[in-house]
Amino acid sequence: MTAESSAVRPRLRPSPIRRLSANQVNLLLEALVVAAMVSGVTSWAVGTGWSRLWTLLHGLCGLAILLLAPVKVRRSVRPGLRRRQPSRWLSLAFGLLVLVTVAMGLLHATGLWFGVGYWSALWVHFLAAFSLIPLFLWHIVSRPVRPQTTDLNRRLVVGGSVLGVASAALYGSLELAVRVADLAGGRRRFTGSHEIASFDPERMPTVVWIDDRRPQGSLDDWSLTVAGASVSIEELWDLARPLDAVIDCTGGWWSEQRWDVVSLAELGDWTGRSIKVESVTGYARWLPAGDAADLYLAVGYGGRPLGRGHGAPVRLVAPGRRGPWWVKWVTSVEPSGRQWWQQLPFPPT
Ligand SMILES: Nc1nc2c(c(=O)[nH]1)N[C@H]1C(S)=C(S)[C@@H](COP(=O)(O)O)O[C@H]1N2
Ligand SMILES: [Mo]
Repeated sequence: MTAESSAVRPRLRPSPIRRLSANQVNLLLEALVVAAMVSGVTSWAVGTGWSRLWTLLHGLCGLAILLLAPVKVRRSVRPGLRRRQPSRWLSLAFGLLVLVTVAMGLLHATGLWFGVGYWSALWVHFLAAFSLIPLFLWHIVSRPVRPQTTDLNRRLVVGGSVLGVASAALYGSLELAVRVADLAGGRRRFTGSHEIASFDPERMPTVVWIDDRRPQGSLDDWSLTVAGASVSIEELWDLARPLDAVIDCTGGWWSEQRWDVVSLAELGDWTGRSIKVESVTGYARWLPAGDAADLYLAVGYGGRPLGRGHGAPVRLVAPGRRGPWWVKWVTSVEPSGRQWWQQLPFPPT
């Protein structure tokens, strides 16, 4: 072969993403990790269609991190390992945890793998992301990326834009592939959750939040007070009518059931700021008093009494809100002077 023929082969210019400086890659990655955390928690908290935007943004952040990973390895990880800093293993663990987080998010979103039992892909995604926080803070402190005015150059604009477009293209291709392959991911809800056991409550999962416990013992002497008055389960059954509503657990599944419900507006005048709905276990949520007409006490589904795991004898049905609001084993529903937003976005226990 002559030198001439090899010269004909076009020399590929490195892509705009690969032309980013190490500092620029680090800045982008840090911004993406923060954006991923904010959008992830927000898409978790929002149960209405508005959630779609956050779920999408969250997915794009994850894919952009994935696309930047090879550049990051070439620019900082390999040189860093060669420098043999004592903390390099911690940095490596941080990077691996980021990759595990993204991988689990992808497995959940596509529906390729849901995990095993308690260790659902989305739960591992969340646990990995949560344990990232201290490592992320440590990484920022021990390996500070000092933004310099020289970082704000054309390369950053071009590289960042190409990264955004590439992430969107990858997102689109994944959506298409998932549909063509008829994976469960093609049917996920705007929250990112997958459908399970609709109108088949016996097959619906039972979930407790962090460390709550399903109460034991007899239901015969259940006491329920609503706006100061004692209400019996029989009275609720007399008033109940069917309502189709979707429960969407932050664990990544949703299920539609025909609940037998009575609206809170029918059971009292809610003039306070909020309504405190409390479980016999102590688990409680405050809901806006103005929403009383669209909040319900359910005693059954499909005309049958609720199962114990699903909140028997009475639970809250809160359409348009994520699972943690659907308080189970309700013993008291009372007006409260507290604003509904004066509580943690997710129950502490
Ligand atoms: N008292 C009480 N209510 C609760 C919970 C809990 O732990 N304790 N978990 C909530 C969460 S996170 C979800 S997703 C739903 C699950 O309802 P299910 O078990 O009927 O599927 O109940 C909600 N209500
Ligand atoms: Mo949940």
